[in-house]
Amino acid sequence: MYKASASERIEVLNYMKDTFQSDLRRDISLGLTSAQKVIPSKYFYDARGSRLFEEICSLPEYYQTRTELSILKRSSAHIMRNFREMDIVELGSGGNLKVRTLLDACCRTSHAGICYVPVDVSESALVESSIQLRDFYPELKILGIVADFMKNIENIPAGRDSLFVFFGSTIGNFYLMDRVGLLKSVAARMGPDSRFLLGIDMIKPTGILERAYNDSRGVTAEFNKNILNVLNRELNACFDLSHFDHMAFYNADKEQVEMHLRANRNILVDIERLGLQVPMEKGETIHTEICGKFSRKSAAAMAEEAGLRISRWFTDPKGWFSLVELARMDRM
Ligand code: SAH
Ligand code: AVI
Repeated sequence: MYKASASERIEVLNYMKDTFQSDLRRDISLGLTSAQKVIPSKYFYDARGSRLFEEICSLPEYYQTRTELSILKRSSAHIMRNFREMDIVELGSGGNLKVRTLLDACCRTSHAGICYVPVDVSESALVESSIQLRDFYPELKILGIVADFMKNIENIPAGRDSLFVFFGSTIGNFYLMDRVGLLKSVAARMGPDSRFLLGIDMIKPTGILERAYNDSRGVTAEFNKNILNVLNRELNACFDLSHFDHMAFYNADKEQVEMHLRANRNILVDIERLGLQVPMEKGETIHTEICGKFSRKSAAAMAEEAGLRISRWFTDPKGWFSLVELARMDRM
């Protein structure tokens, strides 16, 4: 855990230390004994996985990051116009590059009145990026929360009004019921003047979507396979990464890209800490991620189901990505 003196203005609270191992054991026992084998995507993000994701963000095929950043750069003055001092709570903050566009749009003197609260499962990414942010904005207070926002939202301090931000279309990495559940739990923490800025990746031609998850340098493949390194290290498993191929395709019926690891031979994997042996036939897959894509209609339906309404919509000229501002239904 990162320890900082009060003068450093960074505090990091880790709510996963005691539960990470038991959660992992339960998720993997269940996931690898199901008919369709599955590993939850939050396990991508160890220190190496977080670095690989940063690399993905600058790939030419991965249009999402630069498109969302372009929307933020163009719209941040508008978004922050009536912003008064509040907390900025960022879910799945990762490298926290995007929030800088919002901080840059606030008057520098007001940074002292803002507490930035990054929430992420990756302690390494959260600590590294918080230190960088503190160097950029020396007046800013930072309270990092290492937690699974799907399970431990109550660990995010509530009280004064906040601007919640959830960039990158990470909401798409969860199933619809969980997306709505998360939005509802954020809505329940929103004060009357709180706002919520949600980044979503829009449906577009299949070729563009599939190239974004099958980059020519193979970084996404490395990111996908790295989840097996996490199991090897944390559970003494013996996955041989060369026995798996990366697979990512767009499922138009479900409006999602699906990522899998496909066994390229018959294998038997020993997972020592679970006392489990997992047989896999050549061609069988482990499902590692869904990346949901949105239309204006599906985004509005999701928000409405969570008791939120869309107050403003920001997008790029091609309509490839959107930043949706959400407010509580009872506020006009
Ligand atoms: N917001 C950044 C990073 C997106 S990557 C961007 O837009 O570029 C997704 C981030 O969400 C990772 O940092 C990952 O560690 C985090 N994450 C994934 N699932 C999570 C969960 N259930 N709870 C908290 N953080 C999660
Ligand atoms: C973090 N998340 C929004 C990324 C996505 O596009 O769904 C994760 C990712 N997976 C493969 N490439 C990027």
